[in-house]
Amino acid sequence: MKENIRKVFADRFGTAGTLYASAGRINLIGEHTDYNGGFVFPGAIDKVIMAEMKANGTDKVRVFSIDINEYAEFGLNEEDAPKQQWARYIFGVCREIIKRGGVVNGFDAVFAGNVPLGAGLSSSAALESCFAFALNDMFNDNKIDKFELAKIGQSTEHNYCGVNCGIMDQFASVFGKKDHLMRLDCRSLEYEYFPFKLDGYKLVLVDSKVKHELVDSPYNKRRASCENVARTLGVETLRDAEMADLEKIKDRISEEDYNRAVYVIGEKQRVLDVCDALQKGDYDTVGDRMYKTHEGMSKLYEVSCEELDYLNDIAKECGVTGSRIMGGGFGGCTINLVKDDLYDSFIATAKEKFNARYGHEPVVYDVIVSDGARRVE
Ligand code: GAF
Repeated sequence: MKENIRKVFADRFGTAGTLYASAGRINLIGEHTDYNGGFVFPGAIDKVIMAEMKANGTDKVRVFSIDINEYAEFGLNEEDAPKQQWARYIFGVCREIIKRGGVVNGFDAVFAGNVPLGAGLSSSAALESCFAFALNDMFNDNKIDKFELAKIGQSTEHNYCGVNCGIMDQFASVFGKKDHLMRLDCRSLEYEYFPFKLDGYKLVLVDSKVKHELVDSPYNKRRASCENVARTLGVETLRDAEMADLEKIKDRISEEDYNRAVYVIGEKQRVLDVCDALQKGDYDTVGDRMYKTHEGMSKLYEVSCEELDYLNDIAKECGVTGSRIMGGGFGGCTINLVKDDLYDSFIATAKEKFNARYGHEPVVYDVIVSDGARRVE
């Protein structure tokens, strides 16, 4: 990827720039908790977006996406927003830096990536944090701190892409550390790195290759449900709610909103359970909570789909320790905690059964926990 980016940049712009990269993420547990002020437990992975960039002395951004094979050129004022969705991520990052008083001048860029799209691995956060990191380095002497870089990516989603996401993906992408997961308190943004080393187990992603359309609006709807319940309870976010509180207002909210809140309140505790269990090497508890999360995401939060429920069932039948849908939902991957000696038979069975039912095999990725945003030498 690196050599190709360098070649395309040189061919297109006749010079060489600096290479930057940022990563997609996994999340062991803690889904849809970030915008509820709760905990998440993600890490950056070895799948990245990489960009070569150089200031061009103009007031224009000129950028080429190798994977989409498209070029975009835009100015840096609010009215200059490009039409292509992929370019809006980059435009949004520039605008969010400028809005915070940072500097962005014209630059040239060529980028490519190997974060699978629509797989729930957060390719968009990788793109945002790659450019946010790079523009901080190129034009701001790295004066923008890493918390703000993550928030710049998140605000880009809110203000330029229509997704009211939480902070998890951008945080993981910016703060990712090789061989570590991080437990992040999404309210205070306090975080702690946990060494990630599995003894006798593997973590594996099984990608259903299902990409559901109109993902943004159901995602925003879930968030609105949670905010509605929090408002009715008179608390800032569902982080502050317990099941007993919820029962008291049950007749004042819809059944749907009630179910959403039951899931979120349960998930809050599951993240903490998993962090403790992982440290003790208690993989059965980790796995148990993963299955419970899947069930909640499927039945209460309703962000799963038939194909992902089927992958979860197959994992259960095969005796896999833990399995669940990962990310925002509506398609993408399951994340699976598998004993080493079960790995081959689980993967073979998942491929065979899924193919028999849906006519294509799921794609399998072994998880390698890696560094987040960085300069590439
Ligand atoms: C998506 C969002 F971008 C995150 O903020 C988070 O809410 C996640 O879905 C669900 O946990 O990836």
